[in-house]
Amino acid sequence: MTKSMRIMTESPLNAETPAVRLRSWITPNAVFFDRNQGKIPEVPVALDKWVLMVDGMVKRKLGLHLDQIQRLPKAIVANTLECSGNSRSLLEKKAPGNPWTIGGVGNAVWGGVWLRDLLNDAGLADRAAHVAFEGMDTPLGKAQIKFVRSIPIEKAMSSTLLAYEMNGDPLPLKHGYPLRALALGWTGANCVKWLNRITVLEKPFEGFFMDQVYRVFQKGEKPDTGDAVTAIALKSIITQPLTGEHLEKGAIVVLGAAYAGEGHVATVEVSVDDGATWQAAEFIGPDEPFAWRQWQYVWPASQAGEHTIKARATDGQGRRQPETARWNFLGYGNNGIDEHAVRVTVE
Ligand SMILES: Nc1nc2c(c(=O)[nH]1)N[C@H]1C(S)=C(S)[C@@H](COP(=O)(O)O)O[C@H]1N2
Ligand SMILES: [Mo]
Repeated sequence: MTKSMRIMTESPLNAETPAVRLRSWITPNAVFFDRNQGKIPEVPVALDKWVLMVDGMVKRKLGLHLDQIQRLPKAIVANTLECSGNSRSLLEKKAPGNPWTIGGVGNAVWGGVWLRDLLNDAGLADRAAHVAFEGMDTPLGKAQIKFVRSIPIEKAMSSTLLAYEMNGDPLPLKHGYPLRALALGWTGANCVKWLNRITVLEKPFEGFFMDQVYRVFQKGEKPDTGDAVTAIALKSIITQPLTGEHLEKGAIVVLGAAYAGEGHVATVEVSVDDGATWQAAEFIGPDEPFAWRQWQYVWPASQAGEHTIKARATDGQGRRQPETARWNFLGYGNNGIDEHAVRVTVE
């Protein structure tokens, strides 16, 4: 059983969680996927030197130390984080970027404060419409472009956490110590790590990581004409068995996870005959807003041969994930049923 991360690039560190470690509701910090555009700080910042600035279109600027933040009302929330490019390598047509399989996703219980509490304290100016996050990581590459991302004020005020804990531990250095933004249910790109500045703006932040990437566009189109990546799309992954496995006839336990970003996963169905017939999977474990649901289906496998297993999720509004993913130039948001099929041999 492979347990270690699958490293795609060392510098910056981009590594995915092996499928076998996606079988628990909580993804342990040690195997939580890593996605970085810049260089991870080598040592944790000294807390007496670290201040979180809140500025821009606010009535009163704030400068807060971590202990001040930790004295504010604490929120503890589960949230599944997924990189926009997750499952990119499973697309039939190749797209540039990290070749994620299914492991650019993980679920954790985060401790922190609601961003709205800080913004209410600072007081929003009338024209406040977007909130930009800036982190302390050093950019790689000649252009020295910082990873700055902004989200609309509605998201910032409704369901965005500033997390200083991950699964009960202080936020690990790799995941943004001492503080990161978490736009709950939105893709990782909206969740800036090593956060030290929050700026309230009248319009979306303009910059490379807003306008050139994390946009859904087609070949030949200008990136900034496409939609920015926001909520995680409805999707299910199969974490057991894995493609290529040889299994014995009898009861085969099929495991997976399904997630819906800001939505709720209502049902998961499994097919063991390449989509011809479908059976209901049963959920196992917690059912929390913004978090994936683990499921299982016990397959009474009686016929030897090759089998294609598929899973499909439906959300609370009755929407089903697509049979095949909607293609886009950077290969974001692959949630296709077909792309996530698993092929096994029963002996
Ligand atoms: N400061 C900073 N924050 C960042 C990034 C980054 O490169 N720098 N990468 C983003 C992307 S694209 C993703 S998917 C998530 C990954 O978070 P993780 O490494 O904790 O899994 O962090 C986001 N926040
Ligand atoms: Mo990402």
